[in-house]
Formats: sequence, structure tokens, C-alpha cells
Amino acid sequence: NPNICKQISVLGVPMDLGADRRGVDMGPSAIRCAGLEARLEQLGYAVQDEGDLVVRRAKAYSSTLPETNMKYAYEIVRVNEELAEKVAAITAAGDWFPLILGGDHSIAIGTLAGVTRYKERIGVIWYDAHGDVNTPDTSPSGNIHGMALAAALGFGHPALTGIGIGSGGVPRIDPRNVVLVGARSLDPGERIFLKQHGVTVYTMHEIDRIGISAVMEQAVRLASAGTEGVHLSLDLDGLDPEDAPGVGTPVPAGISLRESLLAMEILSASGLLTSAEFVEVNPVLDLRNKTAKAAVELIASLLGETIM
Ligand code: EXY
Ligand code: MN
Ligand code: MN
Ligand code: MN
Repeated sequence: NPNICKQISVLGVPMDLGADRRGVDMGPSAIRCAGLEARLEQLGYAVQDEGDLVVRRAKAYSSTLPETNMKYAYEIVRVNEELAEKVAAITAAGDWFPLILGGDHSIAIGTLAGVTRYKERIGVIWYDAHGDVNTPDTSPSGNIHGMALAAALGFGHPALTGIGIGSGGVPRIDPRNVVLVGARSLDPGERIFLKQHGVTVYTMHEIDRIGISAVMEQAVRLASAGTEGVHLSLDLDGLDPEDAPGVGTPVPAGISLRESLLAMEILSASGLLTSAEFVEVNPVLDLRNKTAKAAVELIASLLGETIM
């Protein structure tokens, strides 16, 4: 894929506070253990492993913000601010591709703030069983990983929407350039949000009806219309739990690994990818690192690996 940088910067974010459940903090280790770096080097990339950001778990740093239901908001905001700066620095020169390893999906707020720092407008493909477009008002759980996409679009608590762009900052993502793929668990408030803001949603229904290849081709077209490129935010729970059992919030009847590999190949062939994150791998719930290995397979396909 000639449009992707030949240099990849890998950054881990061992965050689990947004999921309010231990385990996804070990995601970055598990993905590295599954052979990520060697695989990328086989593809001809130079790899710079930036290591992991530090996530503090002490209660004092992790309390719920007063007068909201947002669990662990202080620490999640702090880490995401740091992540935004780090991702912005990686992308500043334009010749390093940021590959972020989660961690729970709340880290997308920081990743996207960083990715858009030097870009006018960017599209997002959100590959996930969930919508992650709750706001504190609609969230049934107070878990920030379920609010990440809404926050990145500028909706929700100012502590989240201001991450990486400052309070009053305007996000450089237009909801019409955001495409959900694999959705099958949406809260009532999320359905309203998605319709209201014109986010395109390919649920399992569309994937089964027209196939993952047509879905991805349309997704790439919508996400890239009028933008400088496309970010992939891939939550492993978008996959079927049969193929990706090591996730905190599994939802049955998902996208197969086989379909997902094709999805990555289509995205790769578009040449439009600017950045990617792979999140919600929970090694504690996994079977012999199966989910982390799936993540490495997906990353390889996304970055140009082909069979022949
Ligand atoms: N929609 C539910 C909530 O907001 O609590 C569940 C969210 C799960 C989010 C996972 C990571 O994608
Ligand atoms: Mn090396
Ligand atoms: Mn998610
Ligand atoms: Mn999810």
C-alpha cells in the first residue's frame, strides 16, 4: 500500500477504567506477545515501539467526576490528554503511521484528538458491536468506553469533549464521515443520536444482506468523502465471540474473522488509511491469546499483507 507510511509507531494504552472491569489493561502486552512487531517487519515496515502510557489505578486518581455518572473520569481524561499529544507528535512529520493498542475504547477520544491535530477533516470507521455514542445523560452504565465516539464528535461532558482540543475546541470529525460497522447492541439513546447526527450504521443485518465487501466499500466511500483520510477504530468485540472470545462485552452473532480480514484488505487497498487503533482485547477472558492473535492477523491485513 503505497499511500501508507513505511514506518509504524506502535503505542500501547493499558487502560481499563473506561470499561470498569479489569483485564483490557493487558491488551497491549497480549497483542505484542502475539508477534506484532515481527509481523510488521516481515511486511517491510520499520517499527518504533513507543511502549505504553502509564495509567494510574489508585482510587484517588480514579474517582467519578462530581455530579456526573462518569466512572474514573479524572484518570481517563488525564491519560487521553497525554495520548492526544503523543499521537499528534507521531503524526507531526507525516511519515510515521500511528498504531494504537488498547486498552478499552475510551482511548479513542485521545487517539482521534491527536490524529486530527494536523488534519483538516478526517473520516472514521468504527468497527464494533456497540455504538459508543452514549452521553452521560443516556449512558446506562456510566462507563466511558460507551461514550467515546460521541465525545470525539463533540457531544457529552465538556471534560471529555475538550480532550486534546481544549474547551470550546471544535472536533475535526463530521458525523457524516463516521461509519459504524458490525453494530448489534445499541441503547435507545444511541439510536436517536446516530439518526440525529447522520452517522451511517451498517448493522449485522446489512452485513448479512449485502456482504462485508459491499459494506466496506461503501464505508470507505462515506468516510473519505471530503476528508484527508480515514481512521480505523476497531473494537475486537465487533468480531463474533467465537473468533474473539477475549473481550469484556461480547455480543453473539458478530462478524467472523474471515469477513473481518477481507474488511481490512479492502480498507488497505483504498490507500486512505491514516491511523488505526485496536481495542478491548481482554487476555483474562481469552483462550490461549486467540483474540490478540486475531488482532495481529487483522493488523497485518490492514497494512498490506496478502496471501500471494
Ligand atoms: N452501550 C453500553 C454502555 O454504554 O454501557 C455498553 C458499551 C460497551 C462498549 C464497548 C466497548 O464497545
Ligand atoms: Mn525491531
Ligand atoms: Mn467500542
Ligand atoms: Mn464494543
